[in-house]
Amino acid sequence: MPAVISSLSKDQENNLLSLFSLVRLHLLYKASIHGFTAAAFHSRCDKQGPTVTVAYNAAGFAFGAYTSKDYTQSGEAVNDGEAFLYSIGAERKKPLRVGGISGQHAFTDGGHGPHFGALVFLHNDQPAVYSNPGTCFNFQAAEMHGDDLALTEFEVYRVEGLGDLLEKPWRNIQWTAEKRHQLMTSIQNYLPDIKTVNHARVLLVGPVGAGKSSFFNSINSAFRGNMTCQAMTGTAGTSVTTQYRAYTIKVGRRGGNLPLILCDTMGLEENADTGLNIDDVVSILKGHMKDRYQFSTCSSILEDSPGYKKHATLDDTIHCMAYVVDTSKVSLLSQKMLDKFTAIRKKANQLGIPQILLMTKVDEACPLVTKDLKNVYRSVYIQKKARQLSESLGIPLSYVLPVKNYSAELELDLNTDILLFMVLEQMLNYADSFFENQIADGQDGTNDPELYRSRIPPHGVLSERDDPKVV
Ligand SMILES: Nc1nc2c(ncn2[C@@H]2O[C@H](COP(=O)(O)OP(=O)(O)O)[C@@H](O)[C@H]2O)c(=O)[nH]1
Ligand SMILES: [Mg+2]
Repeated sequence: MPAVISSLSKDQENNLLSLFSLVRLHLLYKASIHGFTAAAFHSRCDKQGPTVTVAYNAAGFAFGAYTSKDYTQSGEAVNDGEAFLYSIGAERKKPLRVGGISGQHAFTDGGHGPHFGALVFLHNDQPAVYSNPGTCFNFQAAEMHGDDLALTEFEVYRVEGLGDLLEKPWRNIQWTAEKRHQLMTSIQNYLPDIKTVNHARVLLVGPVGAGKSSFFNSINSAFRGNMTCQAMTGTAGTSVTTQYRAYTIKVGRRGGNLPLILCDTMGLEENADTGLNIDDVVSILKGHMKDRYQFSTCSSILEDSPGYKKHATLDDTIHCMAYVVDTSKVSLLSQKMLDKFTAIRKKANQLGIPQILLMTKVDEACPLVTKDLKNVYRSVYIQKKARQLSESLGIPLSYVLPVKNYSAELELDLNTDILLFMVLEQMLNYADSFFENQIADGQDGTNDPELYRSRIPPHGVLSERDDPKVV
């Protein structure tokens, strides 16, 4: 499935956004891809909350209708005092905004295309608009659409209010160099409780383009002290990562390795037979997949595959799994994608592997965070997305961690590092829970005291790690 990309130019988008107070637009439906039919429109746009339609014609107009109400195909006339029609003409500096005629309804919520009385989009299931100024809304036809009623494109966006800043952040973070140093030290000094295990092994799983490879690059850069791009990243429609990689991370240029291995996978895709498949995830979780295994889209790894490690030890298994999701795309996760997450989650639960959720690209998701990353736990929008993600994946909110990867920067940044290190710290805490479970499991008679490390940290340095349960 090709990526669905908005046809709005930057200027048109800015003009459209100027009609609202602080909002984000999420493309729900694009007629040239999903079909110029009422059925295609309703399958993607019903019950989506506030939406705005954008119709394009060859005369250069982008025009449409906003409603704060749901489309539900109830067959009723819907009143909506907030609804308006608008037009962004090629020649006009400011967009035209037309409010509803007093006492009239805003739209008819039927099984046809969006029907705002004066403008009916997808008229007769065609790339066309029916124009009838004076019903519900009134305007000059030439001003609205230049009398060109054939559509070259038709899109519908969900309009999401960004809200404001919370007075108090929902998590307290010290944005200081000391905090950064403390996090770095405690991560470097980490040692798994089990003697035979030298690293916490964390698996990154998520849709294509969510920022899995970038997360590894960012952690690698932050510990190296300069930007690195060891893992290939990018924005192709399908996965840029096609190999399984178990990355170690160096501290400084010539320093030792961190006690952590980040495992990067091919992206999850909606279709059952493309992208990372569930059987491969299970093989990874159980420690059977060797580093650099080349994923195949047609079959999962087999016991006699060259990349299959037959005798996996506790050192090879995954100790914590991180689902990685692009914050702006949380509400666009399809049911198929959510089903894949659920299937993986079930397998990880069966194996007793703790799971966390990384919400990436918080800098792109909310302008208040773009302006200042320190707003990440004060942004109403980010908090809303975290709650939404927690609910749709059934993972408690305390396991949801917003993060910003390095993507275009040339230099490291204190606040970005702190947010990244907080995620690592949590990963290590949850890996600890996994090891503790192994200990608890052993207590029914098979407990081997030789299995566990004594609690003295390496080099006699006392770990400064926070209480694992506090996020
Ligand atoms: N602004 C921003 N861009 C990001 C972030 N994380 C990843 N990206 C960009 O998103 C694109 C896809 O990232 P990538 O790591 O390849 O995703 P993957 O498919 O999950 O491995 C790349 O162009 C990255 O530069 C982030 O936190 N902020
Ligand atoms: Mg990747």
